[in-house]
Amino acid sequence: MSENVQPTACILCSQNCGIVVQQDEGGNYTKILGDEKHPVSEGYLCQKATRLNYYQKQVRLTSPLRKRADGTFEEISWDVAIKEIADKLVHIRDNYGGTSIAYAGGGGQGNHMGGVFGAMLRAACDTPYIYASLAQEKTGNFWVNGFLFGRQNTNYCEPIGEAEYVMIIGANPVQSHGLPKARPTINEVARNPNKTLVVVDVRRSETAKKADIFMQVKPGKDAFLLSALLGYIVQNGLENKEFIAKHTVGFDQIKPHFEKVPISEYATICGVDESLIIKVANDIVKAKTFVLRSDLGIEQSHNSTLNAYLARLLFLITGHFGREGTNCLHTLFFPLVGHSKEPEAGGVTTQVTGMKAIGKLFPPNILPLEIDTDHPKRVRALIVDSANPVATYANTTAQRKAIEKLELSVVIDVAMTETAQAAQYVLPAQTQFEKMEATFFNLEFPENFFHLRHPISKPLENTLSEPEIYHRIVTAMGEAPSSFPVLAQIAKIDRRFPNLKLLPAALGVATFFKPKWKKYQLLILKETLGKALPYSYAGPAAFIWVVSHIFVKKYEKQVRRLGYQEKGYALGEALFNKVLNSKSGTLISKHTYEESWDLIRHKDKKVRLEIPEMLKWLDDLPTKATEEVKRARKYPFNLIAGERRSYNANAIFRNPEWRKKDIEGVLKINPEDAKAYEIENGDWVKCISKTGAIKIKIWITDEVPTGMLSMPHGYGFSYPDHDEKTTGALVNVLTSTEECDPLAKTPYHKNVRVRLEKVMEERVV
Ligand SMILES: Nc1nc2c(c(=O)[nH]1)N[C@H]1C(S)=C(S)[C@@H](COP(=O)(O)OP(=O)(O)OC[C@H]3O[C@@H](n4cnc5c(=O)[nH]c(N)nc54)[C@H](O)[C@@H]3O)O[C@H]1N2
Ligand SMILES: Nc1nc2c(c(=O)[nH]1)N[C@H]1C(S)=C(S)[C@@H](COP(=O)(O)OP(=O)(O)OC[C@H]3O[C@@H](n4cnc5c(=O)[nH]c(N)nc54)[C@H](O)[C@@H]3O)O[C@H]1N2
Ligand code: SF4
Ligand SMILES: [Mo]
Repeated sequence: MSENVQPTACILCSQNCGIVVQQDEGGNYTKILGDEKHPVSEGYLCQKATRLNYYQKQVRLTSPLRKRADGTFEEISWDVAIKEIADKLVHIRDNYGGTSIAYAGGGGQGNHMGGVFGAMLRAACDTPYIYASLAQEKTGNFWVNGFLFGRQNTNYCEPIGEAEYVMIIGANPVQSHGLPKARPTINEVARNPNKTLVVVDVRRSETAKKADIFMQVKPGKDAFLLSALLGYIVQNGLENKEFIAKHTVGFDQIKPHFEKVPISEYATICGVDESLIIKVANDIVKAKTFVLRSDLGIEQSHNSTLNAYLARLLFLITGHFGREGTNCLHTLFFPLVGHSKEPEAGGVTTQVTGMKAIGKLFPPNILPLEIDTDHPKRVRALIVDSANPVATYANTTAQRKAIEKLELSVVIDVAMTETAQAAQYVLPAQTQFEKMEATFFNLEFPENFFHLRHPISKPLENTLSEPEIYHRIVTAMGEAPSSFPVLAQIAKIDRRFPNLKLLPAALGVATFFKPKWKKYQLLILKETLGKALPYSYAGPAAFIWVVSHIFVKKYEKQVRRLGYQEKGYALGEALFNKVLNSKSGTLISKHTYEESWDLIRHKDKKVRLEIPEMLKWLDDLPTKATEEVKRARKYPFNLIAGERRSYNANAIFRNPEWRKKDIEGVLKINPEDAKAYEIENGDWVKCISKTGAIKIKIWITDEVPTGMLSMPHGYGFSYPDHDEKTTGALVNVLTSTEECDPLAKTPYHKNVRVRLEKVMEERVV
């Protein structure tokens, strides 16, 4: 590889496909190709990755900023910014307690090192509160997994390419990916005469267009469809009795709830033919292998947490789990989320709304309620890293108002975001290509992988990496020193003779004499081991050293299966060195299917099928329809507020010029509805919800049924020399914090009630 062609990964979705980037002298990314050496993506790329130069070369933050009284920003030095932020954090912590400080973000689609080292700052602030985007999509899943498999951070893979029968529900992987090489994989399933692709969607999505069986469900009615499928299976004794007896506990407790599901009635409610439901139920039962993939379509819509439970029961009671070609638990190099106890068992809750943590995360939907109140225990300080709550959390107006009310607000980002504009301090971070980075979205089985990315561009002047920013704040708070000279010397020797374990021993002694340092071990390692590594930028890799040693303790056999000769501690060192030096990523473990059962965290390695709270919810389902009918009169349309398309990528691209098509992010409407409203392609309409209103361009298509509209997220960000005509509309102006799942508080972004008004003069010819 020549000097100006370097490997890294795409940072635009959780797949993080390996890429190789060619640059010109100005550091522009002139050519981006798939990296064939990446162990999972193997050269695959979608259209978005080739435009990454618009991320790297966007208008950046170039200095720490402090807001003046008149609302404008002034540039300040790093030293002043760090000192002022640290002093304010200490003041707020010491006067109101750590619970008055919260943290939001910690990583987008490609950067989780910030969140990892952010833990050091959270420890210094003494706060348990992390608000994160995962808690506006996946926490219902985590909560259910906690019961079924024993821990909220157990996770299963969805190997749709391996199965004979595939159901994709509430996901559109042809656009959103979410699985390796999504497009060729789905095309193969769709074309293979021995395989069946079932898609459950409200809209004829790009994936639905490829389906053998398309179940067009009514918006937010998946719980009825899923319980009808389960009801049919249970009522006809079609469950896999052998599997249930061998691998599960609690079937007798769930059975009566499904015995009474009124299948025809539920078929009518969800809008799918009863005969089709029966066919699919029979097909799943008979299939040799079945995989289910789900995503936002059932997470960000009505009955979100219940949907998560029912979807899992569908593959569990039919025995399609823990075998090749089925959903299967997998290893996690480092679990992205934790496990939270229920409040009754002593789990942490928030001060104002009393919300529990799930997977140690708190939901963005309650954040404004925790801040914008006179409650004495309200959140008074917020640190935001790699997230844009004003734009990407529900209700832009409420989020902005809350952030403006804070006593201290700090945003760490690469660009001047909507949230940065609302904050008091803005700190310029290095991009994901200017520092060592990694994601922990490594969700594969039987072989799992990890990709520690090396920087490929020189950091922009006056920017810092997040680990460095956190270290400086923690130091300025008086919590830990900025350097550890003795340990740093020992680390250098330790790298020459790693198996003597000199550094772990020295760390043990140091923390014995300075117990306070225990919380900050990652910072110590970053400054000592990190600086003894052969790359000048490798400080954060010290964390991977810890992870490697923990991982081999759990999975020694599965790591050695990859060909390592070492054992025990030496194996941890070998894995670490391999990860550190594999610039295109490397495999980390290889399981057998039989061993996947060991990943269940219940002692007896059996799945617990019964979740009483979910069964009660299931029993109560039929009573829910009336309120919705009332709302529908004032707001006749169901808006999908956040469709994944060819040219959106969350809030990562701010420069709208990156888009090759769908420049304004159109609102899709059915031809009949368009006719009734006398609107034509290219017209602009006002789209109004109970929370706010946006202007948006119309696209007429029968891909959406009547009564439904669909718009993308990832548009509407302010950018120099652009106005709303080229940036598109900000979706969360329309969404509300109250419209969310009662248990996990995940927003109903797929079920936003809106009405339309025509904006005559705006017609585009
Ligand atoms: N191009 C692109 N890809 C992305 C992203 C991006 O911004 N752009 N973001 C990434 C991220 S962070 C995520 S979380 C994933 C999300 O990926 P997906 O969840 O696959 O994407 P969505 O388009 O949000 O929604 C999936 C489907 O749900 C359908 N749907 C809407 N309402 C309902 C309903 O009530 N029931 C059912 N069954 N289906 C419904 C929609 O029509 C849509 O086809 O995408 C990732 N990939
Ligand atoms: N209405 C509606 N809202 C949605 C969705 C929807 O479908 N509909 N989808 C939701 C989903 S699933 C998700 S995952 C979220 C995503 O939304 P967010 O969690 O807010 O995250 P991202 O879009 O990944 O990026 C946020 C910020 O990270 C910054 N950034 C990029 N690189 C770096 C870096 O190296 N360091 C730092 N410090 N910052 C960096 C970017 O400039 C950007 O401002 O949006 C959610 N919001
Ligand atoms: S699938 Fe995701 S990670 Fe891969 S190239 Fe496309 S956007 Fe990037
Ligand atoms: Mo997401």
